[in-house]
Amino acid sequence: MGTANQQPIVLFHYPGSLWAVKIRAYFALRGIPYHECIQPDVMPRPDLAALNIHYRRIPVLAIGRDIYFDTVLMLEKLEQLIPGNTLGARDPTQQALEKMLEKWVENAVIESVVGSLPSTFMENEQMVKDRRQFWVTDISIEGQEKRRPQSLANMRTHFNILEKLLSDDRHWVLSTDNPGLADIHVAFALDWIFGIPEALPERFVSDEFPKTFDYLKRYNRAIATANNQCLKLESLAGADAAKLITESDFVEPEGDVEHDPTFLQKRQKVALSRSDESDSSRSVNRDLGTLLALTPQEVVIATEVTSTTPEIRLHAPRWGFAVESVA
Ligand SMILES: N[C@@H](CCC(=O)N[C@@H](CS)C(=O)NCC(=O)O)C(=O)O
Repeated sequence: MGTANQQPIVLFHYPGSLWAVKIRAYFALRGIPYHECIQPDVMPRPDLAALNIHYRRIPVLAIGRDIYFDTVLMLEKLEQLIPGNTLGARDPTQQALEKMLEKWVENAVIESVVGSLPSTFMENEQMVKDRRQFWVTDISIEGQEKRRPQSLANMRTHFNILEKLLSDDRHWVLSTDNPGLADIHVAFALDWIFGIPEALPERFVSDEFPKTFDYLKRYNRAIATANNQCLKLESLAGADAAKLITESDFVEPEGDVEHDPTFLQKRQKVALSRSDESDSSRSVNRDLGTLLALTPQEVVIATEVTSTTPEIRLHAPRWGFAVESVA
């Protein structure tokens, strides 16, 4: 086993991905160098398929031969595995608040952010066809026009909360001297929607929520500066990324299956899928492998890339994913 500091980091993403923006902001603020492997913004994604990965969301992160799904787990792992200038809170109360902010954004704010996109976004027929495969909401120009007013109203509710939080003139949400993990959780999606022309009505935020507006400008500047200073590694073609990953070491021990409400056992054959996708999507975009670890936080399975390549390990957060026994 190697340490995360010594093993290559590869981020599979595409430039317009909102969630990739989040993880890239984290890398930039910490100055962690990583390789990118740029993916198409619609399926299929042959580079991931070549690694026998069927999870269809972006980003996907490899640290050595360990592969992580979902930014929730990626950020937790980067905090644990790469010590030094970590960005997360140290105090348990602040850590709990940080997690609550992450969940607030995931479960409330993101829906309003996506719902605020101009309906012209739905003119991209290829994207619409692709996303219909797993989205549960109506994805069409008419559907977007219908939900946009309510989403903008909801955005106002979210901004109202932030404006209160920032009312004591703190620079960062947990009153730190520099932007921390909590700021990435809170600001990444709002910063992203600010950058999309005609998403938010003009002066919507600056007039009604001046402290939030200043905060988001501060966040944008901090990330831009960090991005400029960050060491850029070579962008990899899929075959090179796969070679680098499969020739690397694992960065974590294989872990244990703890007593679990599912009663799944170590080395059982399982299927891993997101629980927020449609049944048809979950039947295709699922990964089959051998269960190695199951804890309240995480599920880890071992999968084969090819019969002659060493196995890789897929890690997913427990929350938001289903792990089921397969014959
Ligand atoms: N909660 C996930 C969300 C990932 C996600 O939904 N990503 C979008 C792109 S921003 C996606 O994969 N969309 C479908 C696709 O690109 O195929 C995470 O934190 O990684």
